[in-house]
Amino acid sequence: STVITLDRIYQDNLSVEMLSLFEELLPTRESYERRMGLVRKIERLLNTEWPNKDIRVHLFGSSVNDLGTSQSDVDLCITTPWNGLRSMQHVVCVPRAKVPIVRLSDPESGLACDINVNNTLALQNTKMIKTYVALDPRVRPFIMIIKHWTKQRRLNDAANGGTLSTYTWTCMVINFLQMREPPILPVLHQLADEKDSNNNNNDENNDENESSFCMDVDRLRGFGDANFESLGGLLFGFFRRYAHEFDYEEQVVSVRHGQYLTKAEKGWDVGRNQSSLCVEEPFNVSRNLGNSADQASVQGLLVEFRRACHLLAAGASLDLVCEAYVPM
Ligand code: 3AT
Ligand code: MG
Repeated sequence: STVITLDRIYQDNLSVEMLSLFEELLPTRESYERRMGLVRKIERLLNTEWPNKDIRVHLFGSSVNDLGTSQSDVDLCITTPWNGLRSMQHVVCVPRAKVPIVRLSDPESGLACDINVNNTLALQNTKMIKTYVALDPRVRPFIMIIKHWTKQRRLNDAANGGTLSTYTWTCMVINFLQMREPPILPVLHQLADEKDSNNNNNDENNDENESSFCMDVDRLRGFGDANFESLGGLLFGFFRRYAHEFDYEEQVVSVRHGQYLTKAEKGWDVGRNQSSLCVEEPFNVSRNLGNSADQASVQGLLVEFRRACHLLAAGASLDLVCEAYVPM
């Protein structure tokens, strides 16, 4: 009953609108320089304060995964073999953050910055996202537009808003593209080979091999070429999936498997996960990235998916779909 065929001409118009919004969202050269300036400044500060500790500052998240805008925050990971700095973890904790972070705002660049120490999982999952983004030319504009929609509609605040983080949204989109027929994205964790298991060079005692994924972009480029769907068609498909098709009670989104798992098989059919949207963290599979949204938030998400779906089916403009949400 909810299968609606979008008019082809409308889909093409929508695709054009998406590409033009995508160009507006792309970060400027100047914002890139500002970002790098901040990274160098922090590296300098730390190494002046604590010389000879081999303190390195790594960018991760949207500053390096090709999904950032000029407005994105700067996500930094400090690595050092020195124990002294690890105690920094106990200085400032952002409430409800998933890992201890220090949050600062740099007056000189106007940039917001989140800093963690030795959280190399985030470096690794950033690399995974970047690899997926590189595999098909539709992925980058598509995810950037979904991100834009989530920010405009206030669906992108896991810590305070009870909704979902960018990373969670990104995993939902990747899984959606893995499950198209024919698929637009492969399953990188299933393609892992020996030479890729060098990912996480800082932990020695983890289940390393379970975490490896294929990073060979050259081998996989063109994987999605047999799929001819347009950006507009995909956008509609994404909203329709989460408005009408996905079974929130039973199913789990899994990028690691490129399909849905069931809550029952993961033991997520009890407790908090039972009523949450379930999105498996691809590296740390016992973690549900969707658990920042409780049952009421999931209902709110559903309203938004249905709104977007309804507007697109009625031929609305992308601007209207992404109109800023104003609370009553
Ligand atoms: P924005 O442009 O900042 O919205 P982003 O991709 O930088 O997008 P975040 O700043 O929310 O997203 O997060 C930065 C990175 O931190 C993304 C991912 O590598 C890691 N990360 C975020 N949330 C989680 C999580 N729940 N589990 C594991 N890694 C996470
Ligand atoms: Mg960020």
